[in-house]
Amino acid sequence: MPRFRFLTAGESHGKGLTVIIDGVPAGLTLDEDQVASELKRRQCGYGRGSRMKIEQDRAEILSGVRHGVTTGSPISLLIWNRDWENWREVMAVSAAEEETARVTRPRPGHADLAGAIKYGLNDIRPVMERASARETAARVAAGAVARRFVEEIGVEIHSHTLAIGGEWTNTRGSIDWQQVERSAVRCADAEAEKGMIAAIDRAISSGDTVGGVCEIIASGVPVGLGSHVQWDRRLDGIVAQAVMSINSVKGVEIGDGFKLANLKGSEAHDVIEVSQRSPYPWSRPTNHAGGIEGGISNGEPVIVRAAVKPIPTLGKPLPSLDLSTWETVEAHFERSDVCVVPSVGVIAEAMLAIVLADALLEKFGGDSMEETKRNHSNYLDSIQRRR
Ligand code: EPS
Repeated sequence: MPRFRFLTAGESHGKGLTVIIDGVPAGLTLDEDQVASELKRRQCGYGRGSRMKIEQDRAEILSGVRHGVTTGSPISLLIWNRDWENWREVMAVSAAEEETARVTRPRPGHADLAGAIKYGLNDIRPVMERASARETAARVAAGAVARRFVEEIGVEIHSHTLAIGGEWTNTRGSIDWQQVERSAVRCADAEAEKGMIAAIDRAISSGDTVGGVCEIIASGVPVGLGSHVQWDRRLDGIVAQAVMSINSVKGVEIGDGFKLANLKGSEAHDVIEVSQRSPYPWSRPTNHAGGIEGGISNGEPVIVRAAVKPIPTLGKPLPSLDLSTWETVEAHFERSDVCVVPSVGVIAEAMLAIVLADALLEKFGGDSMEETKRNHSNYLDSIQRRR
């Protein structure tokens, strides 16, 4: 059973989104503003649709926090959907007096067709409401709590955009994270940023959408999270599942990922050097492994890349079928985004924070932050004492 558990609920145009988080130790300082700033980061990004102008996401903390500090009890959060006002009839909880228009033309690439068949629905609406990326606001709220926890252990998580619509940055090495936060596409490379914005503009004018790639980096992750002993305890597998679960993500790489397949063993692995460096008495001059070897974090930054497919709701819809007539038609179109790659970076940070919070709790336990931190610091001391 995971130690940091969470469940989300809510529809894109329903009243709101809720999330319950269980497992956060007592004694962690937490306030609504910290959650709000993560929610705001998720909403930004060039290529988002007009919905993002309607919503100004802010999570109310309903439980588990007292006087700005976690109590060890479940933390529940609520984010109201402002757009609900415009969807009261379509998304009414009580039985409708009049039948609302059904959605029957599945969008290729969305959950529409498979979801309607699986749940025996003659209206795609319930599927599109829950499959919508709106749900990721609740995940980012949970991730903001996880981030507060991992920060206390010294873990920092960032992300940036590597590509949009085939326009790549060749940034390598140290990244200016403040510049990333200022960039409309979350890319610190000004030239690449221009290309990415132009690619989004081309997609907007042709009724199309674009995808891309983002990279997430967690530094300060202690050696020894996850385990080689069972398949479902391998940290790389858990990270990959968490990031792959984000709407529109179709590929996940850890470290050099697919590139490693072309290299010789002598080129692909990160040599181990004796070193006085803190916190470990060794160093690794390279990090092809992306901070995970044998399913265990190795003390280097954890590096994850996510391939994001283009949004499936197209201004110029693709051919589909009508589930009520079984005739060939154009897929359903509803107001949508054109590019969500910058937001996916923020959501993936949240998912990585959640996975790392859980793995840290597995390794160090603790019902209070004081206990978790003491166990972490004793562990680091024990590593130094081995030398
Ligand atoms: C989405 C369609 C758009 C997006 C939405 C995901 O919403 P709407 O249909 O209201 O215009 O903006 O994402 C969000 C609302 C969000 O908060 O990320 C979809 O079909 O998946």
